[in-house]
Amino acid sequence: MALPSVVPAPASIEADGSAPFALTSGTPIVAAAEIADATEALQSLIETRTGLRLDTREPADSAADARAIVLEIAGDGAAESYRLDVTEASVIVSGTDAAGLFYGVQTLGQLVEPAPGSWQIPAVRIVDAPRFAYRGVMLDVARHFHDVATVKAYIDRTSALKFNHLHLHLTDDQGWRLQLDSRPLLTEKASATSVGGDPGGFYTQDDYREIIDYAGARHMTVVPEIDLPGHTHAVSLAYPELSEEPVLSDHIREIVRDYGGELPVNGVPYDGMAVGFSSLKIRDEATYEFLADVLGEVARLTPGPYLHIGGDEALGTSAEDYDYFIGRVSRLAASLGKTPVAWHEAGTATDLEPTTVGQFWGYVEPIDGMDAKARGFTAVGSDQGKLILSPADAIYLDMKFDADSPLGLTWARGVTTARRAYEWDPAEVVDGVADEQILGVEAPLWTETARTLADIDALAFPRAAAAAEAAWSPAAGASELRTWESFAARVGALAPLWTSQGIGFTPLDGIPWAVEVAADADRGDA
Ligand code: TNX
Repeated sequence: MALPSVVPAPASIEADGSAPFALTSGTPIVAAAEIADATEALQSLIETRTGLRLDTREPADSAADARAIVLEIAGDGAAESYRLDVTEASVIVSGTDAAGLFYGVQTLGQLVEPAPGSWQIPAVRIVDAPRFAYRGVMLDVARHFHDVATVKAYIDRTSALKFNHLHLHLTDDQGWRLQLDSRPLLTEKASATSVGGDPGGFYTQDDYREIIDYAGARHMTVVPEIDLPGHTHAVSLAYPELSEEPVLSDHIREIVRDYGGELPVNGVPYDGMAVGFSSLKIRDEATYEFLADVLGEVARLTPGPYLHIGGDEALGTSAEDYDYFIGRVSRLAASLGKTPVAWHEAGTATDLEPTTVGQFWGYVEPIDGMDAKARGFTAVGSDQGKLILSPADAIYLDMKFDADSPLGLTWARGVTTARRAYEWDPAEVVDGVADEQILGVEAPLWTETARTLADIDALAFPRAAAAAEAAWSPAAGASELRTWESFAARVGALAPLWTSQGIGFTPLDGIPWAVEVAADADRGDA
């Protein structure tokens, strides 16, 4: 008997084929007032999927709670864990904590299915907890600016897949996207454009707080990135005195030849796609005064524990200068009360702040010493999780899903199929790193080619679901659900839910996308 479809695959799921729970307009949600967030999340999920607006009430005695959906926080299981019991008589979602309850609600939303003339939830028992504590998505709002509404939509979509961190790539050569009181010139002078001459934009501090609050209500922590010391051409528009002249390597000239655009000139907005030409002045104290202001203010604005300092592709910076800079700036971030995060190149820095978390963006099978750099973070000590895995040839959501689409890039071993996004294991990428040293998994979406929410959807879905499974689900081999065939069937079953939510996923080949027949659909407004 086929198990109901849940993505990411839960730690355990059992179904005995007994009668489903009938979901009707009269089904109440029973929940205490303190967990109104979860109640509202479920109400809106069910309304979007079915058109039914369920009433809610406070718990009474158990007899009165029959035929209800009961939400509760109970038990002392692992953080973010939940249980879901569905029988013909009732639905009980029990979270260990508020996040666990939220995830139980998301799972329940995936289970709702049409029944003749109405809706139902198949009988099932799920006991679920995450494999990794850090489950992230990254959105690049620098190459193309994406407004608050788009970011919120991405939070909705990804929190539903049990991602719990939103990494915002706030600055890059093409734009500075966060307004800072200490350095107002950054957004005044360096936020107006995006790649390809598209319009830019920036977040006011109120916008940024709004994003943080919205994410927090969906159990996502915002991780801000100020990419340093390269990827800083935008700074030259506001503070030319802090910027080195662009380093025009053959690589930069090639990108300009292949993708068009101009060569970068300090003080002039750059809207091309080349990387690695810019750098702050490494041996100038004014740079560190600037960074004390910028990182200090970002740290104060951000309630979460992490501050991402970039560190990637500083191709114009000598190894010695890079080392010096990363050592000093990782320590600055820590002195501001944050755990620094940096791309894996920073693992070579001898004076790296020991608490720094490394983000590996090499390949599933590392080449050119990418893995040695990543081991730099685990070598500097302690037993805590130190590595975030973002293998580019698997879960860079900005890689093309299809050679013919104008969306996406191909540098990470060409087209990334859903199957390639799925078939890898976080523990097997970097040799010599123990499971406990892996903090988690993050799927980045760079936006050189992604201008709109529709573009983001088309690139991210369904492959974000594959990343969610790497981050949340048991390892392949530890669960019979962790095969490509099972994933394809389960993610295909989400099509009607995603469609109801307005997610413009790409119906990639090899996945049996479910279609609901119209005859079953006249139940919403009953
Ligand atoms: C590499 S991955 C980058 C980004 C680009 C991306 C495009 C990383 C740390 N840097 O600057 O946007 O490739 O896929």
